[in-house]
Amino acid sequence: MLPNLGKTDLVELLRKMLLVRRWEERLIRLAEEGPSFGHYHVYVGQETIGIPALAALRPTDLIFPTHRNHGYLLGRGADPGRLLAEILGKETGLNKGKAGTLHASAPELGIPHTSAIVGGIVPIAAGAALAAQVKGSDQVSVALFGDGATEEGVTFEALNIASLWKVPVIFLCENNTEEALGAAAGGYPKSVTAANDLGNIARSVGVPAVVVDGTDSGAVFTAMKVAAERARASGGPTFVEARVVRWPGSNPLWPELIAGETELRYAWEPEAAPELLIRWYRNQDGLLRYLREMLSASLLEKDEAKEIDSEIIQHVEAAVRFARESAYPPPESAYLDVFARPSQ
Ligand SMILES: Cc1ncc(C[n+]2csc(CCOP(=O)(O)OP(=O)(O)O)c2C)c(N)n1
Ligand SMILES: [Mg+2]
Repeated sequence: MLPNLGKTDLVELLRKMLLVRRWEERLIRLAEEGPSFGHYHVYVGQETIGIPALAALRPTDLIFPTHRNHGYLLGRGADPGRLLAEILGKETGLNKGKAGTLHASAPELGIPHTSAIVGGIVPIAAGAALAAQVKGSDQVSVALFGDGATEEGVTFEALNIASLWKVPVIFLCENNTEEALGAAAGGYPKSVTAANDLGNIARSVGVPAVVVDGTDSGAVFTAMKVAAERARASGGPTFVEARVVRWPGSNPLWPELIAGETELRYAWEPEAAPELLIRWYRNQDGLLRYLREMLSASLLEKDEAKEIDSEIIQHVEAAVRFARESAYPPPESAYLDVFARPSQ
């Protein structure tokens, strides 16, 4: 089901999801080519969670991502060239090359921080929601985390206090534990939690929990709208669990284009995809599902989709040129933008 939005907005969502996909596929190629920019994670395969979730919120709402943050930064409008420059450690980067991928932020876009510490972002988001409540603003804060963060004590504490104080926060848990290729995929560690239903962790402290299919953009959009309205009406937090099958390229410890870049025709011709990923593209890739739904609702023609895609690919190439041509920061800038004790 598509989100309950008009055609222009729905096409815009497709553009954003395609930007995330193409930009990250290019990022993986850049990592392969080197020089290394260190460890990183991609959002491929989860675009139909983040992009519709952002569309359900107001631009003034605060977003607190975890290590799969690129989708949210690009979705909120961060410049693709500056985000890439950030990851490459360049001075034109979003954070002057000092944050890299794991801590990239865009406070001007309502993304004050990324924490790559599993569970680390959850109390920060709840704290920002408390600040909004104290200030009497109508801002909602969103904590983004994977199923892995539900194992962390701090997540439970944040759920508990947010429930007691009814702070306007949404806990959006992206559960990608279901392995697409099973053990053959390279042994990415599975999460460890004794809860067989993650929502029960939230329910145990009085936070209502809903589960949505994370490839169903309309279901994500509606769940987030309902949660945001509830938060704004002083109803307190909601736990939204969006389930997806992890993109097989994220199963190895480092992301890999194990079957090349996505081709749009896999949406209507999945058997054309490499054998390894036919099932994933046919049933588990939310982006291709979204495209199929746009085509079957006659909101878009295949040729229009291809045209949008090639515009985005060119846009991404321009971002790569910008990031590559940007300079590294001068060594003395290491002392700028940091907190330090005054010298004695
Ligand atoms: C506190 C902490 N422990 C371990 C790690 C190493 N680590 C990075 S990502 C990750 C898996 C997180 O799983 P999940 O939260 O479900 O996110 P996913 O990668 O599946 O999207 C781990 C254990 C970390 N970053 N922080
Ligand atoms: Mg996970």
